[in-house]
Amino acid sequence: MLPSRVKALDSHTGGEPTRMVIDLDGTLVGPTMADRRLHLRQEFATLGAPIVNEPRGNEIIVGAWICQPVDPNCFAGVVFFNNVGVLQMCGHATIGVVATFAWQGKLTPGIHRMETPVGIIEVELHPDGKTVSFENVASRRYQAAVRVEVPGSTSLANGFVTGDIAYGGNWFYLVDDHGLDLELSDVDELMSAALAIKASLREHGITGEDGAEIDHVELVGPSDRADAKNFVLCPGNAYDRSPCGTGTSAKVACLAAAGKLKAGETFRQESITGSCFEASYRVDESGAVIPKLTGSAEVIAETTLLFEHE
Ligand code: PYC
Repeated sequence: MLPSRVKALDSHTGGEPTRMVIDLDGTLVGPTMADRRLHLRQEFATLGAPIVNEPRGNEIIVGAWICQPVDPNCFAGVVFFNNVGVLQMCGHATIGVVATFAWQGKLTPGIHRMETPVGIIEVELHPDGKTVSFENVASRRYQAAVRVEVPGSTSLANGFVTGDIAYGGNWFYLVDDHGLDLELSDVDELMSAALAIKASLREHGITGEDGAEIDHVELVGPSDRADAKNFVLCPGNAYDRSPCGTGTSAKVACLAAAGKLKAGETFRQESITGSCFEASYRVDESGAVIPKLTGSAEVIAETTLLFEHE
């Protein structure tokens, strides 16, 4: 059960909110961050949902539950969650958490390490205290050009789409032949197309590696101000207002696999709201693509959430 008062710091990364939960260290138990994520998944209805959902939040907030790290070389352990459950990793919230620690005076500019359920992430806080770069987990294109029938969609004219399945900390299906304009004014149409694609993936048993559910759909298109623009449908059926850190990592992995982006080259990703992340990648000793992303976040609220218990 949550205590009657829970302290949170809210931030915004490229339009996407993060609610960092502080002072609840020790509530999520387990020897690793993956175990603590599992704990939050099991107790989501009583621990996670009341923090991010209405009436104290809304369906677009991503929670970042701060724990003592298992690895003492990390400044914190973090479990990410959204309106419907736990996430494996979250890029915009990583930027939000680092900028929030800086706002609290707990991090100075430089390189730091943060522990997540999918591994240790190296982050760099830049001198302005708001801009953050981080190396994401190894990302990969799993399958290229997977064709899916989407019969129920009125917006996808030919009833089929083709996309890559890729991992960037979460599983994505990235589509560029959707035929839609990626404009904020068309967000209802984009939402309905992405939901239809997601339903169709599930219906046809199309998954990530080892049967992992593809819970993010990324519609990709051209941008006037960056190298590409995206619209990302997240697991709780909200769309990402930021360029989506894990989605940008998945995109970088696809570009690398297609020979369209070389290690060290910069790729700029614009979100549906016009915000941008900068990305590049290196190849590690095992040959894996390690994306590096840069974005910035602003702390916007210091809150005490109140809970009444019988
Ligand atoms: O930035 O990785 C991200 C993300 C995932 C869901 C919402 N944002």
